[in-house]
Amino acid sequence: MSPEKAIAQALRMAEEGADIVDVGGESTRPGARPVSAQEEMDRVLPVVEALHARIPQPVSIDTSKPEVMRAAVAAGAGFINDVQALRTDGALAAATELNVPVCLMHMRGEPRTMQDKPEYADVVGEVRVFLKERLDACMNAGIPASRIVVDPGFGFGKTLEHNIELLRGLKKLQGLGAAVLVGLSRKSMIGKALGLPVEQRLHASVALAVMAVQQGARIVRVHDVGPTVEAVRMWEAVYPWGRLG
Ligand code: 9MG
Repeated sequence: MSPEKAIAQALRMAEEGADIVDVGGESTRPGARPVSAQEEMDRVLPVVEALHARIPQPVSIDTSKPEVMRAAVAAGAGFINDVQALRTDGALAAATELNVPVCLMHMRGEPRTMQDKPEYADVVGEVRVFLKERLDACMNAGIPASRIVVDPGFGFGKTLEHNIELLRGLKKLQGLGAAVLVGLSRKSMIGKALGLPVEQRLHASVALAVMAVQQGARIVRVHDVGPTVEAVRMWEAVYPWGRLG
């Protein structure tokens, strides 16, 4: 996607009510080709800079590379979204030093191989143990829990059944002491459950976002911001105490 298109899309999301706008330069889809740090920076830095200048919402940088984290925060990013949960060499030190909130996501394996027969004895328990371990590593490095968000990583090394079990058990991640973020929007689990192509997953994505909020998610990562904001606001109107609990 060109920087102009990415900027226009992000501005639309901000306008429709997004609280954070996430910018990434390397696809995390199964089988995706890895890109160099330079290529990633060339893609994301103009977008981060333009958004930082034009919207009040924090711009999130979706990266696992410490050099991209540093350059993006220098360009105005105020949040790090790392699908590798700061396990890349140097990433934990960079995030600690940069002093911005971080999202730690669970992923089994790496994007190229993660969907090769993922197996768990207890997916919710294993994801919880992983996130607790990464949370502890961050806190030991000096990042306060108030700046950490955890994410079970729907679709990252998980089958449809694992994703469903995780959503049903999402409340068990609340006790970790960090806000929970989930990304379910347009994911292949919808395609598998309902047989829908990616461009027809809006309604199921909105339904899943509401279910996730009901199950304790504080942040939902979505593509279709307007419809999701409306649906979540409606849920909050019915359960005003839900967000407080
Ligand atoms: C970059 N990206 C794609 N899907 C994601 C998800 O579910 N969570 C997070 N944190 N990032 C994601």
